[in-house]
Amino acid sequence: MLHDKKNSKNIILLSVHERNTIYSALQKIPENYDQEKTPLELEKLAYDIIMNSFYDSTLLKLSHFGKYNDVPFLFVRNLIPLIDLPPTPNNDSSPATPSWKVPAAALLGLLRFTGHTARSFLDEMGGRLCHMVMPSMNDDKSYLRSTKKLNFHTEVVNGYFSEENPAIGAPLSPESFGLIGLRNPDNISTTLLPLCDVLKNLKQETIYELMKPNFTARSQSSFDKNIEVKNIAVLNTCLNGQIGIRYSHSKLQGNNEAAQQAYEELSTVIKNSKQIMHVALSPGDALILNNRICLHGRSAISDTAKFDGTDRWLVRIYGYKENSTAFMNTLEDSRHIMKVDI
Ligand SMILES: O=C(O)CCC(=O)C(=O)O
Ligand SMILES: [Fe+2]
Repeated sequence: MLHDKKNSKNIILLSVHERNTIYSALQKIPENYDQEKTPLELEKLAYDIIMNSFYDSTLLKLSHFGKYNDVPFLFVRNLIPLIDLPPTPNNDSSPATPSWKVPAAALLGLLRFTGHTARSFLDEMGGRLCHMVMPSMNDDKSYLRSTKKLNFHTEVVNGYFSEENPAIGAPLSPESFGLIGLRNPDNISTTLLPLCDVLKNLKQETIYELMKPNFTARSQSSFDKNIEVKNIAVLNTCLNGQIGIRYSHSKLQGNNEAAQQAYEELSTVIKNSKQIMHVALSPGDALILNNRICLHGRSAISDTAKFDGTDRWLVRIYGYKENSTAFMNTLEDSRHIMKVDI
């Protein structure tokens, strides 16, 4: 599905030389840089490594993504080899072994090269930066969340866009996020739906209604507590003049009948969309998504999960534009962890 000419701007196929160079440089990162403790330092190191490893044509695609914000996603195939990977955790924890630092650093570097700096929320998985996306069975809530089919959504639906000029300390929506595949034995796909394919199927009046700040959003289920944000729009004009979306069917609702009706129309268009793309992330593949103009989801993994260390495993990291960091309250001793204060 992805491998046609139309999608060439979405795909980066690295040469063997680029792959070997980035991998050997990432392996030499000193021990004391840790993806959870010093991610901001690590992302700068990884940025320099990418700069020195990739050809100009590859670097151009990466920087275009962050500069023009008009590419819904970038799929980097076979970014790095994965050696000595620990068993897939089955309880939402991060393995203590350092061996997944290389993939985490590669993803941090890619995010940085596309103009994004990594951040996490103190209220989501205790502030962890690298979210483990794998089937987990530590309790009923996490089993359900981690194995169910994920309908199309954007990340942090209750987060403000910087264009909405939020108060300092309000929850912020990442402009992008990255996924890197560590294991995917059953080739389960991440699904992608560019916003332009949704907008063209909506009536002008519906778009107009969705642009009014008449909606309320709640936290996605990976958050440890609910943070409700009121009087926001579903569609917003972003800095570059493009329309951006926040969406998660079950976490957003209209505050009046007209708003709710427009929202239902949007949901119907999304549900019936024919333009869906499927990307099965193999070990070492990375995907960077523009969280304003691309919806994403996933097929169910409840049938294939085995909980024996061989399950599907991805790492997810949120990326923010540098100018969004001005709106953040962060922990003093961990500047990458946002403290929501509203
Ligand atoms: O598992 C996937 O492919 C995507 C997961 C996802 O949407 C998420 O973790 O937010
Ligand atoms: Fe998601």
